Amino acid sequence: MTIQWFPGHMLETKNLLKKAISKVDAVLEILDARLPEASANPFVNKICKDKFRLKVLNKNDLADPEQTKLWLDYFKKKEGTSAISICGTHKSQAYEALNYCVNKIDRNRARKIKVMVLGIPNTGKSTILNSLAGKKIAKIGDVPAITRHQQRTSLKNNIDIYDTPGILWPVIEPEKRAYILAASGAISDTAIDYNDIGFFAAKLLIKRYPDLLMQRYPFLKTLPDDELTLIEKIGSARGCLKKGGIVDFQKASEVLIRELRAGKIGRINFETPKDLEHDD
Ligand SMILES: Nc1nc2c(ncn2[C@@H]2O[C@H](COP(=O)(O)OP(=O)(O)OP(=O)(O)O)[C@@H](O)[C@H]2O)c(=O)[nH]1
Ligand SMILES: [Mg+2]
Repeated sequence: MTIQWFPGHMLETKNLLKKAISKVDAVLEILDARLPEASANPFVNKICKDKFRLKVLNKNDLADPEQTKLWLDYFKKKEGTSAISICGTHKSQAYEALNYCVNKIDRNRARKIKVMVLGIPNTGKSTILNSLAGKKIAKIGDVPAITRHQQRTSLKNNIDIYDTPGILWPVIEPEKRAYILAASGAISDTAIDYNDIGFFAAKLLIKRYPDLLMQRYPFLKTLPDDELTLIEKIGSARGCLKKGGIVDFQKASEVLIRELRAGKIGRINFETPKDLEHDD
């Protein structure tokens, strides 16, 4: 499955960022802690070059804490890479990320410091801005592409922060990355097939998080052997049925994905540093 979702404002943003990046002092690259590699846009690498950039593994409250530790170790070993994990809805944690950045900048206190927030859609960029500002400045939402324009906000201590629209790339490959991004909520629902994504998520949960699955869906009684059985059982238990009482797999997949994204199944990771070794 190839996913293509590249609304016009993303191209506009890319062009704007190519110029705007030269005027900022540092970058907060907001990643999703549940998919720190898949949620990293190669375009950010390309434009940041020598600029100080902090990888912020956001939504750590939804991620598997063991895996978050492993990811931070993984990034620590990568030369020239700094990373922390936060829950962006917490002001103190948002400031931890910002202060980390600011402390890396050779600072003349009379001059404003400019920090840009970059990342793919739905990773929590605007949420972090709001936490830093201590009030709702930017619109946020649990669907991708909420922010459509760059927005500058002045914070205390002579710091300007730039929130930007989330950007992806025109064709999302390889397939596994497309599935991970879609399951996490980074890609618009209009561009994905819930059946495919539901089956991908079901397979991952059976393999990696069987205990969480059994806790969330006690009606399963025993761990399903395969993803089809899992989706079918969720569908019949949750009343996702077509005429004649046949399970509607599309609807059942939607239920699973919605609950997974919202953290109702538990703290899970869509990818681990070990996966990268295997992919290599
Ligand atoms: N649980 C949890 N949810 C978060 C966190 N940060 C953001 N969110 C939620 O994630 C969703 C997306 O947040 P936004 O701040 O709109 O994301 P964005 O990166 O600005 O998205 P775009 O503007 O579309 O690029 C919202 O529903 C937020 O409430 C976090 O640390 N933990
Ligand atoms: Mg936003």
